[in-house]
Amino acid sequence: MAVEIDQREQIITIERHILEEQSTHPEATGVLTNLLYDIALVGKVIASKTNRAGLVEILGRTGSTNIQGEQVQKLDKLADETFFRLNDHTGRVAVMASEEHEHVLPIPDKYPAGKYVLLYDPLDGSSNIDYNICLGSIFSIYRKTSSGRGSLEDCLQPGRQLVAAGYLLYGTSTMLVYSTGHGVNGFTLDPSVGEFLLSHPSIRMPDPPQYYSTNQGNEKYWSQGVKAYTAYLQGTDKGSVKLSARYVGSLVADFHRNLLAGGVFYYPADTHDPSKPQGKLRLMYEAIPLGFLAEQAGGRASDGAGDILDIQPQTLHQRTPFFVGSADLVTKAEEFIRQSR
Ligand code: FDP
Repeated sequence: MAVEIDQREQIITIERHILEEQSTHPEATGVLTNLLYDIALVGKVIASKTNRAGLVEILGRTGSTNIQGEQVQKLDKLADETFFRLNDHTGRVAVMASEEHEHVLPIPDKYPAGKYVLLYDPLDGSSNIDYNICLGSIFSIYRKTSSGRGSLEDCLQPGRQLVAAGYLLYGTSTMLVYSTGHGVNGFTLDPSVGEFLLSHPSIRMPDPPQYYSTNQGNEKYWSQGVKAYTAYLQGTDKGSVKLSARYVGSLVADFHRNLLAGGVFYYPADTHDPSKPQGKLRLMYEAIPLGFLAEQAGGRASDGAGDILDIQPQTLHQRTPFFVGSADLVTKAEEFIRQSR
């Protein structure tokens, strides 16, 4: 008996998708393709650890060793090591920088240095670890521009020079969302087969937007412009929009929701902590990669004055006010801030 094959939906693995993207670039050597595979593997490894996060206490902590004889590590340290150790020896990366380390991370001399620069925030939203709330990892890839084995200068490139960026979301399912500058695609990990499958092709931020996301507990420390903008988002004035508020406090989760539903996330400059006048978020590890994805999905990202992707970074860990999401809402934030100056 002939069995009919359901041809309505194609199942596309991340490997196939990346390879198909590569085939549209005849000049491509496959190095970026393999680097993206490596990051998908990083995501699988970190997801397997975050899934077991709550079990560490139950499975036993004998000194710093669990009952499998493994070293019990803090999840953020583990995620950081996973990124580094899966990428240090491949010959694809020249230098790395991690949100967890003050200085750049050179490739050990025993391994060949490659042509790409990898920046990562290994576990974003880590204050949520103990509460079983979504976490994420964020990554950015640039081309090495210096002639050596990779340096700080290679890491301090503006977002306009990005080759690729994306994030992993460890939520009710694990997702990898990335862009190489040709739109944004999202993949969901099928844990039974260990593959990321294309679940969200060609993501565009929908209009009208639904949500605004911000830590409103900080409102008293905000500028008049940001306060007025927030009132606009809440629909308190005539002619303003009326959005619902949603705030997880894990940037990747908040960004992901607004990417799919439309909306704006902001972490503005505030006067809360005089040592952080630019707000809390990091330009290189958080704002630039997510800003790139927002633009690729039809949205925008700004520091309140202009495009995040145009900023020339000065230091690895510099902070920036950050407004990201639906283009009109980000532009509106800039207007409110400009008018109140
Ligand atoms: P966390 O401190 O938990 O790692 O930049 C880190 C970050 O989380 C973002 O993921 C999140 O959006 C933001 O900080 C949350 O900050 P608040 O606690 O001040 O709201």
